[in-house]
Amino acid sequence: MRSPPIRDRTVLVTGGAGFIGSHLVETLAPHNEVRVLDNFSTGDQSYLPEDVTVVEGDISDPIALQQAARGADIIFHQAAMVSVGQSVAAPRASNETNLEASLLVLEQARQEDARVVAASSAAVYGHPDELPVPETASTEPTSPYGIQKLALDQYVRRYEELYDLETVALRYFNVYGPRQQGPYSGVISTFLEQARAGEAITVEGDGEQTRDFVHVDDVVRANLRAATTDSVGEAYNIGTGERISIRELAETIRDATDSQSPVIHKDPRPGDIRHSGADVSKADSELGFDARISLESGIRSLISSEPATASERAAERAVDAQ
Ligand code: UD2
Repeated sequence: MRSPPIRDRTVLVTGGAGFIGSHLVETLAPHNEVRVLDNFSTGDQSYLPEDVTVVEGDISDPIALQQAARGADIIFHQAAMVSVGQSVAAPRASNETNLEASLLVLEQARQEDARVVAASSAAVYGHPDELPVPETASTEPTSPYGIQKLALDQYVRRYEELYDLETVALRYFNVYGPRQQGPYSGVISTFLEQARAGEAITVEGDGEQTRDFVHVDDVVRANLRAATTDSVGEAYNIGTGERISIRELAETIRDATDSQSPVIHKDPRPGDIRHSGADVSKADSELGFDARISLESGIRSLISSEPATASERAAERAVDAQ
């Protein structure tokens, strides 16, 4: 179950039709006035409940942003160009969205005196020099994406200090769950698709690299905590604290789907991070957040059903609540 939603607030979710944003919207919509600002580059209208106000546009469009943010108490800033590879190919384009337009969002929040909960990333750490990695570890991002998220993360924290704005940065580790799809989706959705289609499951490199996979429902709960915490002006790791190797993940998914797919190895991804895992103690002690969904049960629920639309998910939650 998700934590009790925030009530009677005016809330803007940037990227609200996307993978993480739409889950957040779905949780908030029954009890709040929810606005979504999305350019639908990867988002999908069918993920959205009917009673939300949708402003179609870029976060870099000041008019659209102003319209969507008017009167907001809280802004969940989820919109981003999420592909690390694309940021390497086109650093200025991703900088425009992930940093410059994000600054517009922060400025708009100042206008409205709205709390900001912003999506940062484990990418800020680059190759972590300790594991699990605490928030105090050195930050040496290895991609333009990571550099942009680090700058955003710092701006978010400094806005609290400089302008007395309530802000929180959430450093997401590897998020997975329903609706993660498309060319820049994560390894779990790729492996599931391959296993279901009976195609080879493609492990990049030796498969000994490890990741900390956190379910999107847990990420939603972390956002809700961040929206009400007194510990503002801070960044928090959002992960489970557990790591799994990519090879083991491939075998887990093959077995869980009863697939006959072979697990094969391809060339390693250039610049791939070897190990990534969150020290979750700060989120636990200061936000009161700990991830509840194990990777095993998260994968099982992805396999058993992947309801596509908001109404299907709402129906599922109503059953859960009984
Ligand atoms: C994640 C985030 C990214 C950024 C980064 C920070 C996702 C989707 N991306 O990138 O936004 O925050 O962490 O470090 O969560 N792999 C395979 N076969 C495949 C696809 C991937 O072996 O078909 C491997 C890949 O080489 C990597 C691991 O799986 O070692 C995870 O890849 P990913 O693209 O899911 O996520 P990651 O950690 O590169």
